Amino acid sequence: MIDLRSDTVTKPTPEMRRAMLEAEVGDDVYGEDPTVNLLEERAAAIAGKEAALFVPTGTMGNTIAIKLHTRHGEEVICDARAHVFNYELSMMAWFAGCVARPIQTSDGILHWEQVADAIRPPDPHWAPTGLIEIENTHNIAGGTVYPLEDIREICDQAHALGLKVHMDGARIFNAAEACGKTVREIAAPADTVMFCLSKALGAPVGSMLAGAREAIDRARLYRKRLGGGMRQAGVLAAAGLVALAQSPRHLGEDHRNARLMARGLAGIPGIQIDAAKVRTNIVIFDVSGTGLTGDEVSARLKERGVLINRVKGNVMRLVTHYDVDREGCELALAAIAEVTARAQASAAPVA
Ligand code: TLP
Repeated sequence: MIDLRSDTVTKPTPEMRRAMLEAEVGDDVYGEDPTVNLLEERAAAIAGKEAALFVPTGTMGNTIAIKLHTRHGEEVICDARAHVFNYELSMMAWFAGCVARPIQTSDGILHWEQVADAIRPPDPHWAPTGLIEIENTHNIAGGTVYPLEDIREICDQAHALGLKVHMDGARIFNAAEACGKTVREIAAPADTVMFCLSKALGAPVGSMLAGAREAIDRARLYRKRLGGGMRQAGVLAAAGLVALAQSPRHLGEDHRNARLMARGLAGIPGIQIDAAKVRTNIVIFDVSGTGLTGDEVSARLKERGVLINRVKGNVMRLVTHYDVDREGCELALAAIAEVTARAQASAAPVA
């Protein structure tokens, strides 16, 4: 199977498995797992923050971050297609008692003027703004990358108003690769950043939440409340350390493969895509013009050994990663071309 449903599907590398086998462990709820402690130190250093916390998932990292920065009854400003708003089972409401104030954007990138417009000061009629959330890279907008100037402007202006900014940097390493900056530079203006070890970096499990020491100390308690206090988690952290050390250098290849897919898709009749926008490992495209629904394309590709999911309607998403090489991408492209060509041939009127 050529599995392009997500970069979450990668299997741990042999180095990761070896590190997991040999990991020194202890009880992390007592703070005694040396491998987790090392991972948290490394992650904090990479993100340029005082401290970091190892959490089982990106969803838990975002959930804790929102709780850290808000009070019940406040609003969280985010892009309308943000993961925190659409794919985290209303955790901002369930755990933090907040509602989203979503902003429509063309590419998932918020600009300060839009954010400023949505900020609500205390008033008897509405909920005050508690937090601004930005997603970098932006998943459903197609792996788009925040320009550093926008991050800085949003954070500087928010801070001047006493508001905090959380960055969902599930794929911040992809952003760093694409814009030629360090993760530290990208995360610096934000108060907290969450990034995933288990997406493009390929670790089997885990994400990091980084921020000020005081915030991360509180985050540790929220993680326990959410049932995320893990014990000998060093076996997982060991793979995370390998992911941090080795995986970022392979991301350029994932991005080249995504661009290859995007250019190939642009040449297939009935598929709509703005190939020039693809800069990282996520490719979003619309199959409406092929005469097939997104689900039909998905099912027919599966019969040919290719897994790609529908996001919404006839819009599909594929994500490149280290378990599918260039040849795999070319095979996937050929399968998409075949499936859509057949549909068009069978729909053509008989002469
Ligand atoms: N994204 C998953 C699905 O949930 C859509 C994927 O396959 O891409 N932030 C962003 C931007 C994400 O893309 C994801 C996962 C998360 C947070 C949550 O991470 P997990 O799955 O570890 O909870």
